[in-house]
Amino acid sequence: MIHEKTRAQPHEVTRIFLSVASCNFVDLAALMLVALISANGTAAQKTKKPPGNSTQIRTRLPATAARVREEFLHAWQGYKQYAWGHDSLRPLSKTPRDWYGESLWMTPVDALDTLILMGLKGEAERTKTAIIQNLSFDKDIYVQNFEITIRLLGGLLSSYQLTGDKRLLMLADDLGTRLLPAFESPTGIPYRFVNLRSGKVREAETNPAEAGTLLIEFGALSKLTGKPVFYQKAKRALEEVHKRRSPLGLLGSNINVETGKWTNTDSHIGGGIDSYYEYLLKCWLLFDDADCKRMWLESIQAVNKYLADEAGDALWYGHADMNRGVRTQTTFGALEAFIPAVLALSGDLSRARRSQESCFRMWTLHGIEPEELNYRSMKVTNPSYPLRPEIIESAYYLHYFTGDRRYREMGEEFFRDFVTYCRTDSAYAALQDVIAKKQRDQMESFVFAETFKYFYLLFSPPRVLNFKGVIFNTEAHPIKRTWK
Ligand code: DMJ
Repeated sequence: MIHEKTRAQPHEVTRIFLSVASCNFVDLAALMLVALISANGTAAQKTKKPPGNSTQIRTRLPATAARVREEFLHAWQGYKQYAWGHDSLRPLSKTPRDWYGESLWMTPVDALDTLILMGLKGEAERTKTAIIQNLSFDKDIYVQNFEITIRLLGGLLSSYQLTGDKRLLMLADDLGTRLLPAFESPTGIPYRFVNLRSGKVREAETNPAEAGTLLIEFGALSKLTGKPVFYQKAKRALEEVHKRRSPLGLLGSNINVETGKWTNTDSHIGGGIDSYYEYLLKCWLLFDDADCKRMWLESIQAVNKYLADEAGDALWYGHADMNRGVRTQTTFGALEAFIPAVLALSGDLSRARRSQESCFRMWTLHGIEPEELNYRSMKVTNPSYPLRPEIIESAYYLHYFTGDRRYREMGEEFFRDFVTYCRTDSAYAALQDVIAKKQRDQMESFVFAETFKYFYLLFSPPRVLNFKGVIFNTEAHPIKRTWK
């Protein structure tokens, strides 16, 4: 891949060093905001006490990054006040939500490395302690291997690397071990659900993203614990999916893990396939894995040949049949907005820039991006916005690689709209309709792991995070290659 002249070079995963910004003085604005909010509500949690708010500290941040952190704290305070110890907060009803009836502390685990990167040391320390004291995976529940891996395993591993606290690695090791039975299918492609206590599995029909978005986390767990089994199982899953690509090099949407047969041949880069591609590239870079490199190069060529779609001067990525390569749908959405970041990381800045312009068009159509639109007619086909981060992530990568202020300007627009339409009195809420700007009672944990983190990094000086020193998992948890 030939690069444009860039400010920073992709493919450099050699100097591994993460610099968390040093903190100089108390963030009075953040404290006042948090104090004001605290004065207004009652604690929903009787048994567990949330961390206090006394040591929010900051470095000299650009104004926009400081604003992002204030808004992060607003949402975090709402979570603590109404849902502390639960998986997430329902921001309109101000009630807690647990995915499986019992909490897996999803929001605190997902948020912890963001607290650390934002320099919120006291808050991070108390959150880490609460996780260690309360989080147990010894539960008789079936969990979704993919979601638990990217959010919890990824979150525990990155926070372990940032803090050096071995208890986080022990939790990750325990979780990884409990998830391993998911890989025991006839093909090696994992079942979707696994019981954390019994190891029983469920749901043989999966998709490339759920099967192939595991190697960053399981691979890092192998490297950090010295147990190769995690790497082997997750890599085999990726290879088994790749092996079943069509003669054109494309994947379908659904595959049966017992027969290895595709059950849906619709090919695209959206939800259900997206992060499979992301992990081929990133696992090559993170682990120097030559097989991942080969699989990535073979795959992205087919994606650019059959799924990329030139509509006027714009570059989009639509749907095609995996066997015939013919266009089936001209839809693109908020999840597909991960592609500029991945293209930029791979060195293809030309397509990265062009596809980010399309994403920007998608966002500005109604002042906030829809989950999906038809890029030919520019009609919205799914009007929801679940507070997704991908478009911001792509602005961050493009700003990093090009130094072009256009991406920060885009980010400012995204942030302004995000605050205008999604902020509530207690936190942030998804939109059920981006045209009517109607809110929905949902705030996914990835808002803390990803959305606020990428906003913050986009507007922060490079010292806050040494980009070259990490690979972000698909939930924005930065993993350092400390094993080299
Ligand atoms: C996150 O959980 C991850 O980014 C995943 O890859 C896709 N969906 C959400 C964010 O949109």
